[in-house]
Amino acid sequence: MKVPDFFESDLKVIDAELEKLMPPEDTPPASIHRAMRYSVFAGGKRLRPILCYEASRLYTLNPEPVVPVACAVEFIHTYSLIHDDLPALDNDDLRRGKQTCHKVFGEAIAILAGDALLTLAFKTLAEAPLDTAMRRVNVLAEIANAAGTVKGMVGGQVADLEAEGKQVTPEALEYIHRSKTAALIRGAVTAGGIAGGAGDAHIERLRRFGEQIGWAFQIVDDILDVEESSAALGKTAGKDEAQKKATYPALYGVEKSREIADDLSKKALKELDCYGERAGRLRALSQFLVARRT
Ligand code: GRG
Repeated sequence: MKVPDFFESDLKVIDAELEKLMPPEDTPPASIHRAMRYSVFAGGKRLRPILCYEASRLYTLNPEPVVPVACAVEFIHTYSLIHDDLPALDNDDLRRGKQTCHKVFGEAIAILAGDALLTLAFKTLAEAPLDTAMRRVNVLAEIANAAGTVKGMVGGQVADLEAEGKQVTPEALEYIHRSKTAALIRGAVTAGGIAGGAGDAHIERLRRFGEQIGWAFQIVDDILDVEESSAALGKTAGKDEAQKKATYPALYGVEKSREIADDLSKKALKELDCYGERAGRLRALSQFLVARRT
């Protein structure tokens, strides 16, 4: 599933910048650059970079300097998917409707492609043409925290792994979802706001919005794993149950999980009220995130 058509221009801007930021395929050593490009251009929805870009537009009429920041988030997201699919983690053959990176390039190159994308993300952030060095540092910190181990993506992934096959409490499940998935979405939105010039009070508001919408997004992902086919999802469906993962449908059932996701989405949207019409696109994207079928 693609994002709604009116994000077509955002997608063009982001894809053109991703293309510019990544070393060409034939740059030595070519194997790693081929693997990085294979995964970055495998057909992802680009939700995180669009959220970042659109959040910046709440504060600036010139979002162009924010595009590299948005791309850095997509690099981190793609690294996380490459590593998540590895035999030592989820051991998956299918991602974005294509063979996973390690299936095509081998495990060693896939690990290194993930490492390289993470490194490229921070190089990109360090070089982003933002108005002030302070903004750049704050953006870097926001994204590093979101991707890290303390209530960040890697920490959430560890908790997720260690919860497999166990009965989890609602609190533990909340921690996993807020860290594993919501943190990077929160980071994308907040970094976009900071890069666009948001002040402290607004930064907190963006964090709340991003975290709630990201949390709802992961609950919907859990539901889709139960309800949709591998063909529709472009990745192996039904894996959560097979791997005895800690998920919302496993703990609450599908119906209640949908209610929780809808409730979180409503709370997230409330955070955008103060922006009025200016937040129209961000609102539409948030609604798409929760209503999506893939
Ligand atoms: C450091 C070894 C090592 C591994 C890191 C942190 C990590 C592994 C994985 C991140 C956890 C993860 C994969 C969370 C799932 C989040 C999620 C629902 C991803 C799918 O996002 P979409 O639907 O994907 O936006 P597309 O393909 O559209 O970009």
